[in-house]
Order: sequence, then structure tokens, then C-alpha cells
Amino acid sequence: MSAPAKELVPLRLDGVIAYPEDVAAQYRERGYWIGQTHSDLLAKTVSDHADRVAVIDSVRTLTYAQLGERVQLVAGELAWRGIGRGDRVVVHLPNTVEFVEIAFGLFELGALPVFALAAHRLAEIRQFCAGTSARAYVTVDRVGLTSYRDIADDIAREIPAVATVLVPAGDESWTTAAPLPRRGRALPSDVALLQLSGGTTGTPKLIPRTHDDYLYSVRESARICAIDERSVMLAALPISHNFTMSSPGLLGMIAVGGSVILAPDPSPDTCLRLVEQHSVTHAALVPPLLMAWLNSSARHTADTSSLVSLWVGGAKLPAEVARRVPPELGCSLTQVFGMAEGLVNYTRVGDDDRTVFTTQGRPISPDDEIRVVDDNGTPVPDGEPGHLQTRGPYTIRGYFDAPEHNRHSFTHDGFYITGDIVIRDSRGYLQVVGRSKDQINRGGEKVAPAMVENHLLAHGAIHDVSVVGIPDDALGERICAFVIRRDPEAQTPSAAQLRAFLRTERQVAAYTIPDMFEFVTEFPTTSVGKIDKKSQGK
Ligand code: OOB
Repeated sequence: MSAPAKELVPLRLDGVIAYPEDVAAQYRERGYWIGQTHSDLLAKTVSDHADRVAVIDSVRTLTYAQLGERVQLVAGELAWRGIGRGDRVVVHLPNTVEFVEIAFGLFELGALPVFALAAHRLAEIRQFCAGTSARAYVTVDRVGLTSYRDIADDIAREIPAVATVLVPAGDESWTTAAPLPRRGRALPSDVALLQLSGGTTGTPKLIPRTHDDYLYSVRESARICAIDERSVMLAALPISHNFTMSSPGLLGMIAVGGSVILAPDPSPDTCLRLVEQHSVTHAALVPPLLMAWLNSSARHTADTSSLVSLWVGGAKLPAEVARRVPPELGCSLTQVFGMAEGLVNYTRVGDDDRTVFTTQGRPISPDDEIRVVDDNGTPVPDGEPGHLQTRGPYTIRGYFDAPEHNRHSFTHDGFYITGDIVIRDSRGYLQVVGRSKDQINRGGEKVAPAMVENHLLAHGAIHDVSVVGIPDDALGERICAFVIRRDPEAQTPSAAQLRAFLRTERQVAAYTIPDMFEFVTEFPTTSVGKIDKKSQGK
């Protein structure tokens, strides 16, 4: 190894709660943490499967050998821009080959990508940059009608400490003459990346995942889902989301030398055409997208016979929809119940139909510890609903730099309190039956009501607001804002005005903008005087 010895000490990042030493030692002994970084993972596949296709988007196709070369070049460019080991870098890119190059370019430097969703706007990006003390913000000039350069300009103005990097599109070259030497490289125990939590609070929580723990979940996911170098995955959902990235996702495909097709948009027309064109074998979908595929006329014109299995998760999949997959799409179904904080459950190849259609699977690891407890924290028997808590070899012990949140999101013995209500059966399979966290799951997209409420409260004519999820056949839930105007006689602001306010003045991501506004003069309250969100959500 050529790196100077002083750089081989573990990365110390304030605000990260590490796994206890003895527990970490056990995870290594049991062969879960094998001492591999994301760069090692790619390097191995580049050497084992050099000529196989790695990634395809609407503009470019790269083999693993080409991807390996591009990653080295991009890493040099990023180093020249001052990015190095331990730096947080907010990555804001759509599903393109550039995303993969940048992510691995950063891994190569030991820098930590913070994976924003392409749908995020200035409001969210600003929070990620500030919350991680980011060194840089990486994005593209524009995609279709959306200008990302505007966000970059605003960030540069507001937070001068953040360097903004606009990635040249496609085959255009970077402008640097000579890349600078790099500042060290990552160790497998280092934090590799920061994922975003679905969120229950006014500010987003960030999830520090180490190379060791993340890649353990990736390799096991690939094994459980039986993918290999002949597999072709369609990335229809945002590639930066934990599900598409790691369960088994982009990283799983890279682990086995398979190919990833990056869809420019998730519509069934686009996706089913890509399935036919590239003989796609696997795809990760949220339930509403699966329903859109099932109900699309494109299904009858596109040849989808290459499909082997669909991975469906992110939100509860109704059993009636699950049952339609094998007969109507000619492939198998795998239910995936996961969370960016760690724990991922899969139904398994060979499970009986009832298990596949009605459960959300069982954990990846024999060392995923599962506790299902009542409101007092007492374990409930199998077959009865309770709060899911978990601890294990790829579940975080704390959010990044969030001591206050950590106090109520983790138990004193290190279990993550998921906020999901589940029923466990005697075999260990879980069924998600509800939620106790203040979060809206809009077809797999997670929205924190507190965040939306804060943005609306910034409007001068609003006295108070309460945001809740209401049941919806297609999306599972939709977002409804109950609004009390300052002037109870006024007819404004209207719903249209509030939408415009959120979009253009607050600059929030479109998926967080309420689907419905209800104007009221008071909120229902519970017996202790708190807003009764449960009764609003009906
Ligand atoms: C995935 O990750 P996140 O972090 O966006 O959201 C996690 C939450 C879970 O706590 C649960 O409330 C919900 O999303 N969820 C499901 C589910 N999968 C996730 N609820 C019911 N049924 C399911 N199958 O969403 C995620 C991460 C990795 C793999 C798959 C999904």
C-alpha cells in the first residue's frame, strides 16, 4: 500500500456513534465485516468482469473496465477541487452514469457522499450542506426543464464554505490540467456515506454507514436475491435511495458484475421499453410503481419475458396486488422491507405463495436482533402487533451529530426504534401492520409532517397548520394540510397560493407539497390538549 502510515488510522468523525468494540470484533469474527471498502468492491469486479457492461443511461454505456478508468479520472478531478478523506460532499444527481462515477470517485478519495434525491430543491439541499458541514455540493447544469445550476448558485452565495462542482455531462471532459495527489484513502471501518432518513422531524437526520456494514448488507442481499454477472437491473426509482442503491441495488449488481440500466424517468412506458431493449432481469419498485406497471397498456406491447424477479418495498404492498405479479408479469416477486438506518428483510426464493404475498420477509442476517414490544417496552408474543426495535451488523447505533434525536430513536442498549408496528410469526417473518412515527409514507416517499408544517408556518397569513397522511388507494397515503388562517374571515391564501409559496418561495421538493389543503378554524385535540392527528387523518 502506498499511502503514508499516518493516514491508515481510522477516520474520526465527530457526531458518529461507533459500534462497541466487542460487538465489532464479533461481526468480524463471524465473517460479516470482511474489511472491504467500496473502492475495493469495484476494483475486484473491474478485474473479474472487465468487459461486462456495468452501467447504461440514455447517453452512455460503460463496461467495468471503462467505469474503473472513469472513476480514477473523476477522483483526480475531485481531489484537484480540494476534496479528500473525511470530507462530506452533497451529491445531487439524477439516474445517470455520472452518479456512479461521482459516487465511486468520492469513495476512492475516502470522501463521504451525502446522497440527496434528484427531487430535492434548495430547501433540502441547504439543510444537507449545513447539517453535514459539507466541503462541496456536486450537481449538473440541468436535466430536462430543471435547472440545478440555480441551486448551485444559491448554495455558493449562502454557504461560501461549500465548493460547488458542476459535473460535465456525458462525454464532455473535465477541465482540470493535472490532478493533485490524494489525501489518503478509506479504511473499511470508516463511515463511507451518509444516507438520508425518511424523517420525522423538522430537520433531516443523516445516517452514517460504514464500508464494512453497508457492504455486508449488499453482499448478502445479492446472495439472497440470487443475482449474478448475467443479471440486468433496471433502476427506475432514484438511484440515491437506499433501496435502489443497496438492496441489492446498484451496489449489489456491482458486487456480482451485473449490469445496471438507469431509467431517465419511472413511467411504465419508459421502463417497460427499457426492459425489452436491455433484457432486464430485475427491478426495484415501490408499490404504486408496480401497480402502474400492472395496469399499463405498455405491458401488452413490450416483451417483458426476460424478467426474473421484481423487488418491491418502501411501503406496504397489498396482498391483492402482490398476487398479480407472477401471472401477469411472468416473473417472481420478492418483498423488501428495509430502512436506510439498516435492517432489511426479504422474502426468499422458494418461499410458499402465502409467505411471499402476505409478509414483508425476514431479516438478512442471523445476527439481526429483532424485538417486538408493547407501548411499555415489554416484548409481545409472536403473532401479536408491537413496535419493532432492531440491532445488528448493519444497523446504525445513532444518527449523525444528533444527540437529542438519538435519545428517543435508540434504546439504552443500542436498538434502533423503527417506528414501525409489525407482527412477527414463529419463523421470524415480519408483517408491517402500522406505524407509530410521525411520518407520511407517500408511495414509498417519506415526508416528515413537521418539515412541511415549518415551511407553511413561514407564511405570514397562516396562524397554524397540521399536516397528516390520509389513506389513498394508489399511493397508500397522501399528504393533507389542515390550515388555520390568521384572518378567519379571509378566503386567502388559497390552496393554489400555498402550493406556489412552497414551490417558489420555500423551494421544497415537489413530493413534500401537500396533495390537499383543508381550511379550518380549529384542530381536533386529544384529551390532553395535543392536536389529534389520528382523527385528522381519517
Ligand atoms: C426504505 O427505506 P426508507 O429509509 O426510505 O424508509 C424506511 C421505512 C420503514 O421504516 C417503513 O416504515 C417503510 O419505510 N417501509 C415499508 C416497507 N419498506 C419500507 N413499509 C411496509 N412495507 C415495506 N415493504 O424504504 C427501504 C430501504 C431499503 C430497502 C427497501 C426499502
